[in-house]
Amino acid sequence: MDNKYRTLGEFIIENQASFQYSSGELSKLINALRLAAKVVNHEVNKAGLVDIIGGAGDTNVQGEDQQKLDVLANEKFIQTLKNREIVCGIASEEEDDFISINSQDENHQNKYIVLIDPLDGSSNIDVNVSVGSIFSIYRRITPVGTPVTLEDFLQPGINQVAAGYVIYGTSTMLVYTTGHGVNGFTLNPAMGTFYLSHPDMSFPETGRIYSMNEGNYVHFPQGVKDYIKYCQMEEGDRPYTSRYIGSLVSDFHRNMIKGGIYIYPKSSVASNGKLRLLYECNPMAFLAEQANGKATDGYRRIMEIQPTELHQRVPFFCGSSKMVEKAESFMAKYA
Ligand code: AHM
Ligand code: MG
Repeated sequence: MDNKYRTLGEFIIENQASFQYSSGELSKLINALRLAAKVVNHEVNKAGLVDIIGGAGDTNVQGEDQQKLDVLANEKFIQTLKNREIVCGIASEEEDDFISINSQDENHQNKYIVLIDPLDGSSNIDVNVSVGSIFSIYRRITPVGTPVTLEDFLQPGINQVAAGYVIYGTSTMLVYTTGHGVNGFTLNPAMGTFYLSHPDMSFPETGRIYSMNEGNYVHFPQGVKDYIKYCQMEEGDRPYTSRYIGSLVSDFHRNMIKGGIYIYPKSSVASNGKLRLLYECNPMAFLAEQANGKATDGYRRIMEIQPTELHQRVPFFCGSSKMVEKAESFMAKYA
């Protein structure tokens, strides 16, 4: 079938066969995330109407309290996964601790856990700028049928089975990998169907965009300061263009298509930067590597870092491989 006619549902079924010993469990799980994405998309699209239909803290016509969108997105993802009894555990950026799920069906012993950032960049919602959801899937380490433990969630990123994001932008897209490249699907809102619009997505080897919050310049490590000056220097294809949305999914998505680097470094006020290893950096690193890009903390491959806590933060350098390597060379001077 011609790629452009293929729906996400069809793509999931067709690709199920590529997993050895596949039981269809992962396909069902991705289907559940697809459904949650549509539900959250519907809520995000209404964000501009808060003055008309009520916002966070208000009571709606049904007498229900209106929730903040990030809280709502968190509930929608968790509820969808719980209802479908498709995972044995969930961890979310919005929850203090992981959630253990005991299936009612004793014969169905789920082996996957999901980590989510239900609505990343949510400070952009009030100004109608793109936000995203990020997910990451692992096989549990502890035996099936027993309650999940912290150990199941503290796995290095290289153990990821699948990862992806939903970008709620001018169009809504779901972009994901199961370790066989990266594919992007665009939602046709009239049909409620995702279509394969961006097959085999790939970072250009190098690019001309650098994305970071330069307002924090004075707090940045010297290596990052030097790299910024390098980007701004007039030489060859430089100066580069600075583009920073402040929404990781959106900045990553643009850089993957156009070529670029995203940096959230450590600083003198935040010793590990801001982004979370498990909910943000690992899934984006898996996608980046599957799309011929690179993701490091300035020195080490992100996906090889052994997590020690659920909400751990880590510096993040991610994007076109040549650009990440260049930034790393500046960091190495002060290692
Ligand atoms: P959040 O999880 O609280 O939304 O924070 C993550 C977001 C990223 O999407 C974005 O790249 C970054 O924070 C922006 O941070 P800053 O405003 O410090 O530049
Ligand atoms: Mg986040």
